[in-house]
Amino acid sequence: MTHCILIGAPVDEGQRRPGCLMGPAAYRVAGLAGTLTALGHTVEDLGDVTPDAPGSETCPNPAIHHLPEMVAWTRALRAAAEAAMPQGMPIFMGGDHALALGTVAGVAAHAARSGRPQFVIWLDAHSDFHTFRTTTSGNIHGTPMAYANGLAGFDPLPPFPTPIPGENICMFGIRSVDPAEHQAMQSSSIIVNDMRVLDEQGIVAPLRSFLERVKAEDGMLHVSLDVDFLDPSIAPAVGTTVPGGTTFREAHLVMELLHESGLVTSLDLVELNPFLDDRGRTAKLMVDLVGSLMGRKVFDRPTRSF
Ligand code: 5AB
Ligand code: MN
Ligand code: MN
Ligand code: MN
Repeated sequence: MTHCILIGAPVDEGQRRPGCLMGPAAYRVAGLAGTLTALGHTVEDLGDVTPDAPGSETCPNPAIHHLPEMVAWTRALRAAAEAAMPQGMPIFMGGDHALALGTVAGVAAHAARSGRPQFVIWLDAHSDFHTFRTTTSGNIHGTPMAYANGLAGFDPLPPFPTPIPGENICMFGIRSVDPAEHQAMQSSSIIVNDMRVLDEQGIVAPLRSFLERVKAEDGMLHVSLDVDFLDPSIAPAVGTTVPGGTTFREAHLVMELLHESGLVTSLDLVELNPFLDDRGRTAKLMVDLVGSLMGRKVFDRPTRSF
């Protein structure tokens, strides 16, 4: 039994297609809390985070937009994540992926205080490995992973509290990487399981080998689930669809393995744009995936322990 802390993060400024701000409401309507209580967990919904009024920060890259808003969101979400971690398992209902600038900073700061290493699983079509300097779209939702890995080029944000080493970051589902991200990732030690790796090896072997390391090092594990990890044919409600994503069963299998590992300590649900959805099917699928992550299974069988 886990104490699940739902935190709405209606961030919409990290990209240019309005609608992610409706994400938290869509997860509530799709029954996220009820799904968790039906699995025997306790649930507390803290409502939506409200950032302070934006300041007037600037940065040298003219493409960047909504920077003051994102600085305010990052501060507020980092504080929310740090406050929630000692109480239970926070589930951040986004909101676009820029929210992870704050959520990952908060959970990593908490892990450092507890003397445990932080690990991250990034489930996404994209690597989100731009800095504020390299992004050409200016969309900050394409940057949070580089921030968490401690790259320079994020002023006016404060430096990431306790940068997460590349070996502790594992990406799955990647199939769209910009040239500057590619270059930066080649000089990092991030584990990149792109779709080619999943085609050849499946999802089980690479995921288990990462989870075994998390367990061996008694790590905290943050999972960041971007809707575009899923194939657009099953998850249309996202602004940045990329063909060739994971199937329904691949996605559930990831969640089931994560559940069996018992290692997940925090979760982001990001990039859902309910305005683009087809009668709520993407919101419902995301809620069902959380159900698998939190222990729903078709059939009880002895599971391999980690
Ligand atoms: B998402 C792109 N690399 O920087 C950019 O959806 C896409 O959070 C970023 O993964 C996608 O704008 C960000 C082209
Ligand atoms: Mn993303
Ligand atoms: Mn993405
Ligand atoms: Mn996106």
